[in-house]
Amino acid sequence: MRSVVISGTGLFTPTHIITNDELVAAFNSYADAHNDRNKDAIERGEISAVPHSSSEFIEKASGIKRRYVMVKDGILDFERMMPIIPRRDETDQSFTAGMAVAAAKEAIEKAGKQPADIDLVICGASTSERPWPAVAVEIQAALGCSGYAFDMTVACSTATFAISTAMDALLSGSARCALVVNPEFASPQINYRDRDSHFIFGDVATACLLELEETSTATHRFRIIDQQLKTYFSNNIRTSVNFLTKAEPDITLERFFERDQFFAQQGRKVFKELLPLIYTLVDGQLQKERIDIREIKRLWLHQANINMNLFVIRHLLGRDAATGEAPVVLDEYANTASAGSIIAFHKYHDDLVSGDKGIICSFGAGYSIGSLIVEKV
Ligand code: CO8
Repeated sequence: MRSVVISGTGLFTPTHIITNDELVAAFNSYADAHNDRNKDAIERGEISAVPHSSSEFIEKASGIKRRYVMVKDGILDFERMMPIIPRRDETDQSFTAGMAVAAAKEAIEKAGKQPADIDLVICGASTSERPWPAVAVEIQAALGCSGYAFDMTVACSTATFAISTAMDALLSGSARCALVVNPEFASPQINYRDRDSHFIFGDVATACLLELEETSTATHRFRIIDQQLKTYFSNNIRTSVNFLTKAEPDITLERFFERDQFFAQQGRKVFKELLPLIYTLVDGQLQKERIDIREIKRLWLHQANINMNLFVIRHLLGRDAATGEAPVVLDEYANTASAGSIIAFHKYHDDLVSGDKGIICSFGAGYSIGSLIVEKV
């Protein structure tokens, strides 16, 4: 039977770093200014004071220590709390295309391919720079790939869903070599005035090259043994940013900065509701494939929250992970939406030997869960 391999991966990391302390200092200045400005209304009980954020809370609750961002200017200005990103002309390369191309070049080189070998490009990310023309088509043109290209999103599970979609295209014969890129430009979509979520995300781009095993020649190739995708509707992670907002009656500029125009979540509920869905899916997948969990050498898990990952690991393995068994990147990168599990895979797979199995698993908004069992060729 024909099989599909991931034969190359790539990573683009932005140059700017924001530490928790920097972010918290900006948030606390914003909170103080807000509370000063609204002193009387707060005293009358009409509005609540904004409490301070803290680096200790962020690290303990999430495991995040810092994050990379494409543009740092403006984010730490407590009167702005938003990156300053000048508009790009239609003739300029778009931000996410540039991020994706950088990651893609590494993946293509690792796979030992040329851009012209690629006849399918899927650009999958949680947020899109524009609805059309698809950013994937811009990436296809920038690299010089043939065939067709399209964008897709399933929030944090976009990468696993896109890999799965590419695999289906390769097996059906509608493509011969596929590039999946995940340029996650999350920083402009964060509500830096929201204490519950101002620290969660960072920017990054990842890439995976997929092809039929029979055409692959790379040193590190991973056969996809099984793909499981699942979604359950929930509003607990949501953004309502969309093209209808500007058509609302009595629209004002302020409306574009309200909570629903950014990433917003009920973090506790997400934590509790998603965990059992993840176990059930992965347990069922292993059972279906008759694979004992002890055969799984590595877990490349979604990187949203360290405590959530510890729960998933304990449930699946029945114990804590040994060193290197479930790599963590969110301390350095923060939550990078769909790219998180792929960063972990990209950085921590070279030491595995032929026959070793692992799981790439993502989970997030939707709710959505994508799990890929892979085996080193
Ligand atoms: N500083 C200090 N204290 C704080 C802060 C802060 N910044 N924030 C909250 N607190 C306080 C709270 O007020 C609360 O106080 P009290 O006990 O007095 O009420 C206390 O700390 C505890 O708060 P929580 O219960 O909310 O804290 P948690 O331990 O639950 O941690 C988390 C919060 C980290 C958000 C956690 O719930 C979590 O990570 N949950 C999982 C969420 C998750 O995985 N989400 C996935 C989202 S990613 C995704 O799907 C992609 C979407 C698309 C992305 C698009 C790009 C932008």
